[in-house]
Order: sequence, then structure tokens, then C-alpha cells
Amino acid sequence: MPDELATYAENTWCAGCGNFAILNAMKDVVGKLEERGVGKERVVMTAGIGCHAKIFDYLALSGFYSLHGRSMATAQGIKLANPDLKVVGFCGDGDAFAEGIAHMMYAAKRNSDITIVVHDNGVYALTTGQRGPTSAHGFKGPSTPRGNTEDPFNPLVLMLEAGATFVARGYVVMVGELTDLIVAGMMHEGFSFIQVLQPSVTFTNRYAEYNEMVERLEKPASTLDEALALARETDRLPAGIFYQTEKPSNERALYGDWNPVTNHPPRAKRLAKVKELIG
Ligand SMILES: Cc1ncc(C[n+]2csc(CCOP(=O)(O)OP(=O)(O)O)c2C)c(N)n1
Ligand code: SF4
Ligand SMILES: [Mg+2]
Repeated sequence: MPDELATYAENTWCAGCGNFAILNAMKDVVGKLEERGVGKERVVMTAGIGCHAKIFDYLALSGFYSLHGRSMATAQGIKLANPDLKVVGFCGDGDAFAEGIAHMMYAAKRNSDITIVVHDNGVYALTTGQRGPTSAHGFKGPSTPRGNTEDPFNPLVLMLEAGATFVARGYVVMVGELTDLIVAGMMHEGFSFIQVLQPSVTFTNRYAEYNEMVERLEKPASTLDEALALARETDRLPAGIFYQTEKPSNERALYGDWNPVTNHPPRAKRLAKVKELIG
């Protein structure tokens, strides 16, 4: 349903940016969720700050345009407030694994029932090309003119170790597969993490390299150790679902089937309860 989800905002992404594919995939995701009984009115998005976050301007969905590094914190808050909503948080690699890394680790640890899509371009793109947490060793930019002396984080390993119950990798060139991954993540009950290899044509144009290295992963690993071994591979980049397991989500563990919004007691009843509690 591309037209229904279009907005009035002028698109300012560079021509060839991998973010276009994520936007297109997301439009298809909304249609596919609808086929599965999840109407558009139940889908809510959050975004951080960065080139990736402009997806918020280009997609006519409800949501909260958050702060840099706080997309996943906001997503958790929305899900806690109304667990009937399907919440997807868009993050940059800087958002997710620098400023917001603590939120990411704890969202995975507590198995919050949200989906996080990380637009991993390996750079702080919006702020013009500084080294980020997933920048390649040797990457040259305004903050590392002689080349990045650090090794990048491995986002899949971090999320698997933190306890994420759905971990996947997509590639913007494989839009159909990416759509399916996001749908699967959003239908999964628990914390779902999708790293999207998203070249920035301006700062990290790795299309040729990824086209050589990315390989379709046919099925998830059957154990966590197997998934970790797959995630550590460096000579090829598997794309697909690495790991999926069932565990009660944070919201299910806290509330069961109770919903604080639909079961919100009237004001008079709440005041009476407060008076009772404070004597
Ligand atoms: C709290 C806070 N810290 C820093 C910034 C400055 N800032 C804006 S975007 C950005 C980095 C964006 O990188 P990333 O999250 O990878 O997104 P991309 O632009 O690459 O999509 C930074 C550091 C900010 N806006 N707010
Ligand atoms: S700077 Fe990079 S990430 Fe940002 S819009 Fe341009 S190509 Fe895309
Ligand atoms: Mg980035």
C-alpha cells in the first residue's frame, strides 16, 4: 500500500541511499501485517536522530520521533503503556550501539516485545561521516583522518549475548527478504532485532563488497552457540534469521493478558485507591 503510507515530506536522502529500500520494505510490511490481522492503527513506530530517522517523516504511521539513542527506550515505553500495539523502532548504528547501547542491551535482556530495525551504515551519516561503533577498522572520516584504529562491534553477537529472542540480518538489496524479516520480527512475541546492512553511498559505499559477501541464510541456527558462530563469520555475511526462541516477553511477564489502557479505571476510582493507600 505505498500511496496510503506516503507523506507530504520532501525526501532528502541521497540518490542510491540504502534507506530507500528500508522505507519500501516497511510499506510492504504494513500490508503484510494487515493480512495477518494487525491493522495499521495498531502499528506504531519510533525513530532516533540520524539519516535513518527521516523514515519517520516519509511513512504515514503513528509514532514518536524520539532523541538520538532513545528510539528503543521510547518503543519500550509505548509497549509498556499499551501492550496491544505492535511497536517498531528504527535506529542508526550510532543510535543503537553508541549513545543508546545501554537501552539496547536492557531491551534484549528483558525481552521487551518490540522490534528494532538498525540501519547499519557503519558511520554517523547525518553529522557528515564520523566514525561510529560499527565503522570498519581503517575507516577514514573527519574524526579519523588517519583511519579508524578500533575494531567494529558485532551487533548480532551483542544482541544474542544480551538475550534477544529473535536476531536477524537483512541487506537493502534484498528488499523482499528484508520485508519478510521485519514481518517475522514484528509477529515474534519478544525482543526482535534486525541489523540491516545499509550502505551510505556518500560515506560507506559498500554495495560491491556486500554483493560479494552476503549469502542467503535458509534457516535459523538451532542453538545459541550455533547462532553465535554464524554471527562471527567474517568471510561471508549470512542474511536471514540467525536465531529465534520462545520466552515470555517483559510485558507478558508483568501483565499477563491485562492491558493498562483498556483496563484503565476511571478517575474517581483511582483517587479512591490513592486515598486508601495513603490512609
Ligand atoms: C543526544 C544527542 N547526541 C548527539 C547528537 C548528534 N547526532 C545527531 S545524528 C548523530 C549520529 C547519527 O548516526 P547514526 O545513528 O548511525 O545514524 P545515521 O545518520 O548514520 O543514519 C549524532 C551523533 C544528537 N542529535 N543528540
Ligand atoms: S549521507 Fe548516507 S545515509 Fe545519509 S542520506 Fe546520504 S547516502 Fe543515505
Ligand atoms: Mg549510521
